[in-house]
Amino acid sequence: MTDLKALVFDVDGTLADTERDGHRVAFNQAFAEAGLDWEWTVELYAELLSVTGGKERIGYYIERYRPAFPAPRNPDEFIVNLHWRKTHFYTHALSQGAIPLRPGVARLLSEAREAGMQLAIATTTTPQNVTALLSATLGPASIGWFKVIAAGDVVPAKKPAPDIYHYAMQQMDLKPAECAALEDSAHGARSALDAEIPTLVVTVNDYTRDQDFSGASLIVDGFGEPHAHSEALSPATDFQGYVDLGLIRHLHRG
Ligand code: XBP
Ligand code: MG
Repeated sequence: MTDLKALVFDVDGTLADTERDGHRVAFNQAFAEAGLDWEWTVELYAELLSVTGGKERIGYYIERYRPAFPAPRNPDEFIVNLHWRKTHFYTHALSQGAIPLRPGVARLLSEAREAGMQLAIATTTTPQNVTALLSATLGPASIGWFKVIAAGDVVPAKKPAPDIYHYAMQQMDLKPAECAALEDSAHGARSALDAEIPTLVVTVNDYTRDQDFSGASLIVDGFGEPHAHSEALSPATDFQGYVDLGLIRHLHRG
């Protein structure tokens, strides 16, 4: 039996519900600032989320929805700059407290730290978005709680590729069997499972509720709290109403 040594957290949709009211709004602010009449509605964003990575998402949108958009002299530079401004708007919104952590996240992090568990981040978003979210919600010192913040372009292939989880485990010098992953989306679940991490807890949100999470150990509609229960979507076990370290250890033992 391999001991559980690390919890590896996804960020967007897992630590916090950042997509609809955070990233999507920041993209639209960057488009408006650039004089572009592009508007990513809540509905359209559901489709665009199928492309991980903000820069890749902008490129997909231009190709799919703006074929007549005059190609800039340097298309990559255009997208990088537009995405850089989007990150500016997003991190500013976070600094204003726009996006809270999901229920149970602070408790779970605290339980893991008290148990001497290593913590890691494995995310598609940028490192500055991660540190901005952690600073705004848990204080700047919380950045140091994580052995590694594996984020964005640090790996060649974004989720659903397993690269970001491989990178996080390599930085912690841990094997997949020593880890548990916490995700929110099918892309994220695929990434963790293809990195052979055996324990996967998926906490769905409005954008991911109906996605395929085959192979996940537990699917819930939130981590929940002892006094504010969440619901297990599958497997319909005798779920205690909230996810804690004890439950993750139980799932890890299989
Ligand atoms: C979700 C993503 C990110 C965000 C936008 O990441 O796919 O691209 O939507 O952030 P996670 P950027 O792996 O945390 O669920 O614009 O910085 O990419
Ligand atoms: Mg996510």
